[in-house]
Amino acid sequence: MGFRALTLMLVAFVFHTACVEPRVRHYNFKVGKKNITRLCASKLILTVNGKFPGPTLYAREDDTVIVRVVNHVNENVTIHWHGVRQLRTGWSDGPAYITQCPIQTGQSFVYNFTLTGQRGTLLWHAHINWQRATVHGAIVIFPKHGTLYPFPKPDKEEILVLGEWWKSDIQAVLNQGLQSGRAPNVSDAHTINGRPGPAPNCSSNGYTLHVEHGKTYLLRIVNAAVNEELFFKIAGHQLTIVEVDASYTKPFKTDTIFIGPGQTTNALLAADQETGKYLIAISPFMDTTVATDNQTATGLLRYLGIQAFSPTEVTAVPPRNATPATTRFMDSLRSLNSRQYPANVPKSIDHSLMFAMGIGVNPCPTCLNGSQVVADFNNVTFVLPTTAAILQAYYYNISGVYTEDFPANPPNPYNYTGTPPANMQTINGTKVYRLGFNSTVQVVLQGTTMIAPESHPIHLHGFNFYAVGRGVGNFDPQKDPESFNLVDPVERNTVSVPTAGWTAIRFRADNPGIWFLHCHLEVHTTWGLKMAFLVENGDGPSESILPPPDDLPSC
Ligand SMILES: *[C@@H]1O[C@H](CO)[C@@H](O)[C@H](O)[C@H]1NC(C)=O
Ligand SMILES: *[C@@H]1O[C@H](CO)[C@@H](O)[C@H](O)[C@H]1NC(C)=O
Ligand SMILES: *[C@@H]1O[C@H](CO)[C@@H](O)[C@H](O)[C@H]1NC(C)=O
Ligand SMILES: *[C@@H]1O[C@H](CO)[C@@H](O)[C@H](O)[C@H]1NC(C)=O
Ligand SMILES: *[C@@H]1O[C@H](CO)[C@@H](O)[C@H](O)[C@H]1NC(C)=O
Ligand SMILES: *[C@@H]1O[C@H](CO)[C@@H](O)[C@H](O)[C@H]1NC(C)=O
Ligand SMILES: *[C@@H]1O[C@H](CO)[C@@H](O)[C@H](O)[C@H]1NC(C)=O
Ligand SMILES: *[C@@H]1O[C@H](CO)[C@@H](O)[C@H](O)[C@H]1NC(C)=O
Ligand SMILES: *[C@@H]1O[C@H](CO)[C@@H](O)[C@H](O)[C@H]1NC(C)=O
Ligand SMILES: *[C@@H]1O[C@H](CO)[C@@H](O)[C@H](O)[C@H]1NC(C)=O
Ligand SMILES: *[C@@H]1O[C@H](CO)[C@@H](O)[C@H](O)[C@H]1NC(C)=O
Ligand SMILES: [Cu+2]
Repeated sequence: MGFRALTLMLVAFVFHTACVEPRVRHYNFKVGKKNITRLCASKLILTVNGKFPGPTLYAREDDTVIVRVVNHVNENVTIHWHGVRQLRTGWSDGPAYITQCPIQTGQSFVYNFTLTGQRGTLLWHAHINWQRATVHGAIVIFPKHGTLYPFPKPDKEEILVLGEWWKSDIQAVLNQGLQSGRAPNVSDAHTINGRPGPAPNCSSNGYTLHVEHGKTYLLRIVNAAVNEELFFKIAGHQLTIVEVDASYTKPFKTDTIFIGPGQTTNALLAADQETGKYLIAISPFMDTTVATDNQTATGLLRYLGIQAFSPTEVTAVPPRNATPATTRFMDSLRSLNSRQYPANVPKSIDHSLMFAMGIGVNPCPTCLNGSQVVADFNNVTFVLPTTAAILQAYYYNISGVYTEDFPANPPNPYNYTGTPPANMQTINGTKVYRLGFNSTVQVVLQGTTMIAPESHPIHLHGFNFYAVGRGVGNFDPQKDPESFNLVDPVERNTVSVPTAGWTAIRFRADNPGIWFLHCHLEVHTTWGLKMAFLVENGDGPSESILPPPDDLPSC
């Protein structure tokens, strides 16, 4: 073998090795303000790097991601990497006053985490006040080197970020709600990649997805809306669901996707219909009387080579209260559960918990009628601390920030889906529930008829869970576990609990730290539908939370 051949071999070897090594990906996120126009009106919004939606964060499974976030606005900021497991790196999770104090004006913070055991689409978003209305973007995690998608390789990939738009300043909308003690205004439009499409009395271009006949597209659909669960449809086309919340699913076909805020769905779209223009439509789901923004956002699926004047094939959006469409979609979701991607559902349970979720009314001397609407898990309306984040308080043994008496069960059991108790008051508290390292947990999330029964998309930080069962009415601890799916339940980080019904989730507490659990309808989180788990360290440094970074903001 000649020297040249040996050199080539060496180069090939080194190149190959370099390729398979996980990489460190660096990003700079500058939070600033930008004047943008939607619905024929302009306003200043918070953005990252001047983009709306914000920049996409690309990485590969096993890569480490370093994001330097700099705050150039006159508001406090934090960013959450929604669905990223953050193994031992809770400091980089992002919810304000849970894992960190906010990044204040002029300050910066470096988020540093590794993407372990996840591949697909997630999202990042601001996690303080309602900033996430405009401060959000997609996270794309490609499979690690040497692994392929467990479905036919698409010709092209597209990101579709769904959102909500208010004509008013978002902080003003929130403040008005807080001052009145009532629900803040609903949004004025839904958006697809930041665009509502033509709206009443305002013609404006919507988002267009250009496709070529005969090709297949992987749509990475992200629901970054603030307060609304959504339906997604494309006229004349079926979609094949292959992944949700960065976990593969058994593929299935549907013409309607149901997606809650914080959820992500990857779907294959075959451009196999007659060359033409087809409507893409986003509309809200709400199966009770609670107000929603009823505007349908529209975009276009446009085949290459069509005539400008060809008509657009339209699609009927599901009725606002189309519960059966949501049930059909959720029932079809199953973990892929292959040899390479097994569903490791906990079979025996160390902590069997039941969290009743309700809306309540507490006194508020400064509010309209002297009362304010609140929300609670197990009658606890969660109050964020102000002097330190809970994770800091836990790590540094600072007392007086939180207590460990979060109730494992509703303190006063009642018929959750029958006539609610007359007393609608709740208890304010910063209460956490302690879990031993690697213990197994089941939480039955029980919807209630307190004030307004409603579907709640519940999000857990730091873990994926398996949604093992679901039903309407009250959970029956004797009968319902018999029908749990412990074989291939869907694995995700956010689950929609049906209106006046329940959902059972299971997870293994193998990630030490403080982990937020909350409704991903921002209005409900604001009202207190949130709590946190404290997960102890295991044995030795490899099972313990890392020390805090030097630049961790203080309160
Ligand atoms: C935003 O831009 C529009 C159009 O250029 C302008 O009329 C408006 O005054 C600007 N608004 C702000 C808040 O800067
Ligand atoms: C990120 O965290 C790793 C693991 O703790 C550490 O070795 C590395 O120095 C950190 N990088 C930055 C830029 O903070
Ligand atoms: C909320 O809606 C009401 C009624 O349309 C309106 O008067 C008020 O200005 C809105 N508030 C904000 C902050 O946009
Ligand atoms: C649109 O404009 C017409 C005529 O000015 C008005 O009557 C109607 O209320 C407007 N619709 C909306 C949704 O603003
Ligand atoms: C949306 O539609 C529902 C049902 O038709 C209605 O009760 C609600 O008031 C509407 N919301 C708005 C903001 O118009
Ligand atoms: C305040 O109370 C009055 C009388 O009970 C009621 O009509 C009104 O709707 C209440 N206002 C709010 C904002 O709840
Ligand atoms: C906090 O208290 C625990 C238990 O007493 C102790 O092991 C740990 O070192 C303390 N941590 C700090 C930062 O003081
Ligand atoms: C709870 O209330 C519902 C609705 O009134 C009723 O159908 C159900 O039988 C009640 N359940 C129990 C256990 O009392
Ligand atoms: C919630 O707590 C309040 C305050 O202690 C109490 O009055 C109320 O009865 C409790 N409600 C329930 C459903 O437990
Ligand atoms: C957690 O517990 C399971 C089941 O007992 C065990 O197989 C696994 O090794 C444990 N993991 C760790 C990190 O201790
Ligand atoms: C920003 O955060 C700091 C630390 O928690 C707090 O003292 C300050 O009041 C906050 N500023 C605003 C504008 O909320
Ligand atoms: Cu909710």
